[in-house]
Amino acid sequence: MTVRLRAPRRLAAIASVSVLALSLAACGGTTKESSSSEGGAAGGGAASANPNAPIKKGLKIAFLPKQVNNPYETIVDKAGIEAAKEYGGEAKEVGPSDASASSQVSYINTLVQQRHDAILIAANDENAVCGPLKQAMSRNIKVVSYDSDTAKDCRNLFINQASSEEIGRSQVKLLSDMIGGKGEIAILSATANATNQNTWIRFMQDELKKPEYSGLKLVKIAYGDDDDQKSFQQTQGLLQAYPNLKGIISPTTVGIAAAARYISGSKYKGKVTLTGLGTPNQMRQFVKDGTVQKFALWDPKNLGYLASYAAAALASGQITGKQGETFKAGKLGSRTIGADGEVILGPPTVFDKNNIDQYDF
Ligand code: RAM
Repeated sequence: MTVRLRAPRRLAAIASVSVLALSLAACGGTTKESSSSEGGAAGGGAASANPNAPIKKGLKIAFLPKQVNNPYETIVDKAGIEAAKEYGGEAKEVGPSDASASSQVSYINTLVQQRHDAILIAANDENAVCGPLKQAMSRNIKVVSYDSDTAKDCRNLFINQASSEEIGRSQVKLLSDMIGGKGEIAILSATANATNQNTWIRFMQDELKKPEYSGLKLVKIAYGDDDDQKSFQQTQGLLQAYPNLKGIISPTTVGIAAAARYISGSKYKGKVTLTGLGTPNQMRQFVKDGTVQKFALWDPKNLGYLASYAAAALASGQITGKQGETFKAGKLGSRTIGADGEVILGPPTVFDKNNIDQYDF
């Protein structure tokens, strides 16, 4: 049986966003789309972008990750905080210890009360955080999603680590090449509502429809909730429930590390192929002991750095979030805003035993 994302739920989410957008338009509210097409900024900021405006000094920026005890999110946010020092701002990280849908709402409300200039969020749920983020934008606080997007009208910009399509499709190819294009496979994801993982999984499912993958069968999508223990147990459960499983894709740094730990100490080592998205530092021992051959990721430091500069550029009026606007992201150089307010960091790197020691994150 091929498992798909829960379509009715997805459709319901899309429908509720459209209804919200319509009702805002009807009551004369300003959506991001309507304001940008008039050349204005969402949230009542400067009327148009001034690419030559200097970055304001003393900007107050806050990073709100999916959860604070995820090593990946820590690297991203730390780099973003360092970047703020470079441009003369003050940045901090606050957030929940679990990646559940509603866990970020109270943090957003507090950051709004504290009158931050910009809130950066890796959303646990694309809709659950929308109300408070819209409140923030209506008070001229810039909102930048990074890593995991919100619904489009709930933020000014989305800083994506790489093309979502490329991430999803390349994960399938990576696994297929390693298992010779045949057999049952499973996905071990993060939380069921994570926007980034769900987008990647949709592209994986689409990729699997291609004739070259007709020998692969996706039997299950499991959710470890970006919790180490739960991801470990879910891996064990998958391997017990599907004795013919040939491969697992875990597109989460927490999931792949926990899955590798389970497999490395089990009878499945050398029999089941694991790939996904991981940090080289967490995966090194499993590549060296032969549990994992190849996995991928981008540089999380650069993601935090880029997101931080993007927030500063918005809060300084250099950009408004409109497609085609450009801004300078420090050492990463000039970046251009793409469709739907998305800025892409760059392609992921594939790690294996030959290159893993060149990376330290
Ligand atoms: C985990 C999180 C994060 C994702 C990485 C790859 O740390 O789910 O959102 O981007 O994995």
